[in-house]
Amino acid sequence: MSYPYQIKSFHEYKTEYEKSIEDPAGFWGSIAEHFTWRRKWDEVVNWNFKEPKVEWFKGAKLNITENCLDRYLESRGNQPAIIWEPNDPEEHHRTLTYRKLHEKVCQFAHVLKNNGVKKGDRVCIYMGMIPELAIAVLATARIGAIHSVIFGGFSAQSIADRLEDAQAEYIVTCDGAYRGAKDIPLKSVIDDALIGNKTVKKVIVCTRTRTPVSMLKGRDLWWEEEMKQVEEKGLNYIEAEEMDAEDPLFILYTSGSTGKPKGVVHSCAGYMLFTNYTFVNVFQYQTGQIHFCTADIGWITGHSYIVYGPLSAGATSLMFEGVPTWPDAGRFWDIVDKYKVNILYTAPTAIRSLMGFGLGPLQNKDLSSLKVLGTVGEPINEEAWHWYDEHVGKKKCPIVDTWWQTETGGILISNLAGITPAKPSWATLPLPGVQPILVDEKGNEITEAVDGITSGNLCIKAPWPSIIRTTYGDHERCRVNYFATYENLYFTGDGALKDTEGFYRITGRVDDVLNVSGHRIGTAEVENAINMHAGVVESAVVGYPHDIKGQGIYAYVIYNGTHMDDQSLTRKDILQTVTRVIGPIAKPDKIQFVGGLPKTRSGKIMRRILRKIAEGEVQSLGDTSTLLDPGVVDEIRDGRL
Ligand code: 6R9
Repeated sequence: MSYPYQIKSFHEYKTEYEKSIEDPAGFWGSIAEHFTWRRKWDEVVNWNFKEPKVEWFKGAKLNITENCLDRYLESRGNQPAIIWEPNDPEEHHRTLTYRKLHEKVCQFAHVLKNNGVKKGDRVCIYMGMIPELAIAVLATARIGAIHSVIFGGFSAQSIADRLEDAQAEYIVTCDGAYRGAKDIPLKSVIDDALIGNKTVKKVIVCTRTRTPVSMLKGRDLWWEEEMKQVEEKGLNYIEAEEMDAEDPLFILYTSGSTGKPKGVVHSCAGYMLFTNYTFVNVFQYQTGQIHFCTADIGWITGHSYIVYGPLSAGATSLMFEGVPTWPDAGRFWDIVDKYKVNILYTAPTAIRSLMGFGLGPLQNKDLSSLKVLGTVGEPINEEAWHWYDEHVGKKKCPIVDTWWQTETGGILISNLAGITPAKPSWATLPLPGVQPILVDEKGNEITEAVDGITSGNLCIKAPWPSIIRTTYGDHERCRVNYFATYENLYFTGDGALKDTEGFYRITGRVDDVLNVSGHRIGTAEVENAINMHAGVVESAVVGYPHDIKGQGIYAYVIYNGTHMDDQSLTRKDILQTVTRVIGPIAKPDKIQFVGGLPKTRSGKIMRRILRKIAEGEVQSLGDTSTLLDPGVVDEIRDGRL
C-alpha cells in the first residue's frame, strides 16, 4: 500500500505547502479523494473566525470506522491493526488483526445499540489502556454516537463534572486498571461520580483486574455478558451509521486558563483527513511498520496517533497498558526489542525520567528496528533531545518534534522525518495547510527580529481540517477562548520564536495554563480545588521549572484552620482535597503557607512576582511599587521552599 500524498523530499514539501496556501480547497479536496465516502462534498471549506464557523467537506457523508476498518478488510484483513502489550510483561500480549478488530467493533456496536445508544448520544469512556478501550471508541463512532474519553487519573468529582457538562447517558468502564505496580479501581470511582447524577442510564463494565465491584441491577452490565449474547446470535457485522462530514465525532475535555475544563469538539471528516495526513507525513509511515505511541488514549495524542491516524492509514498501532519505569526503567526498550518497533512517539517528560536511570536499562536491548523517533506534549530541552538521538536513535533516526494541541486535533508544526530538516528543540516548519503568525499583545504581526529571531504569541491565520469546531454546549466559550483575543486569528495560548529559515520554536504557554509532565492543568482549577479545603482563605498557583516534569506546581496558601502546628500534615490534607476534586495529576509539588498574597490596589494577584519567587529568581522581582502591601513580598521570598 502506498500513500499518494506522502511527501518525499524537502522540495516537494515546499511545493505542497505553497499549493495548500494558494488553493486550500484544491489541495485538501484532492487528498480527500483517497478516502471512502458514502457521498462526496458540495464544498471543501467554508469558514469565518468571527462566529467562529468552520465547515470542511460540507454535504459529504461518511463513517470514520469504514475508513479505519472496512476499507482494509480485503487488503489487510490478516495484518495486525492493534498489538497490545500488557502491564505485566509475563502476561501474554494480544494481537487484533484488522478483521478481528472490525468484528469486535461491530459486536460492541450492537451491544451499545441493544442498550439504547443512538446517533448523537454521548458515551463516556473511562478505561485503562486495554484493546477494549479502542474497541469502545470505534464502536461508539460506528453507530454515530459521540465518545468522551476520560483519562484514568481523574477523580470522581472531575468525572461527575464532565458527565454533567456532556449530559452523558452511557458509560463504558473497567473494574480496574493496572498501571505499573498500582491497581486503579475505576468502577468504584465511577460509582462515586454517579452519586447524584441524573442522566446516566447504563454502565458497561469490562473485566480487567477482577477487583470487587458493586454492580447495580438495571444500571450496570458486564461487558463479557453483553458481548456473549451478541456473539451467540452471530451479530458480527453492523452497518455503519451514515454521518455528515461536520457531525461531531468526539468530545475531549481539556484545561484552560479559566473555569472548569472545556469539552473540545471534533467533527468527522476534517479530523479523519488531518490525523491521517499528518500521521503518514510526519512519521513517514511505511506499510507494515510498527508504530508505538506511548500516550494514553485519554489524551488527544492517543486519540489521533494510537487510534484514528494509524488505523485510517492501515497501520499497525502498538498499545501499551503500563508505564515506562515498571517493572524497571528498561520497559520501553524491551517493548521496542520484542516487537521490532519502527516508530517511537513519546513525551519529553518520559525521556527525561528515563535519562535519570542512566544507560544501564538500554544495555543488551536491540533497538535497531527503530527508524523514526517523535516527541510531543511540551518543549523538549536540548539535553533530552541529544540523549534521545544518541542513545535511543543511535544517531540514525530522525526526531520529529511535533507541536499541536487538543484543539488542533493533529500535528500543526513539525519536521517530517528524514524529509525536512530537524533542529534540536525546534518544532521547525508548519505542515501544509497551516499558516502560523506571531503577534504582539495587540494582535499586530511581529516583524522585528533580534539576531534574526522574532518572538511573539503564536496564532494561526486560517483553518486546517481538524481545527476545534466548538466547546460542547457553549459555543460562546469557544469564541472567547480561541477567537476573540485577536481578530480573525486562532490563538493557541503558546509563545513562540521564529528564525530566519522560518523555523518555529515553541517556548510554552503564555496564559495561566501549566504543562506538568505533558498534561495541561489550569492554575485556576488547582486554586479552586485548594480553596475548597477547610481553613484555606486564599491561594495562588504558579508553575516552576522541574527537571523531569517540565513544570512543577507551586502553591502559595493562606491558611488559618486547624492543625497549623503541623504544617507537613496540613500540606498532606490539602493534597488529599486536590486529589479528590481533580485527581492526583493536579497535586502541587510545593505548598508554601503565607500570611498574604501580593496584590495590586485593584485586588489582582501579581502572579509575575510569585512566579519569580517559585523559580528562585528572587533578585529580580521587578517593580513592586503598585502593590497594596509590598511587605508581603519579603515575607514570601524569605519563606520560599
Ligand atoms: C498534543 C498535546 C497542548 C500544549 C500546547 C503546548 C504544549 C505540545 C509541544 C508543546 C512545545 C511541542 N506542547 N506539544 N510545546 N513543543 N512539541 O500535547 O495537546 O494536551 O492539549 O497540550 O502542550 O503548550 O499548547 P494538549
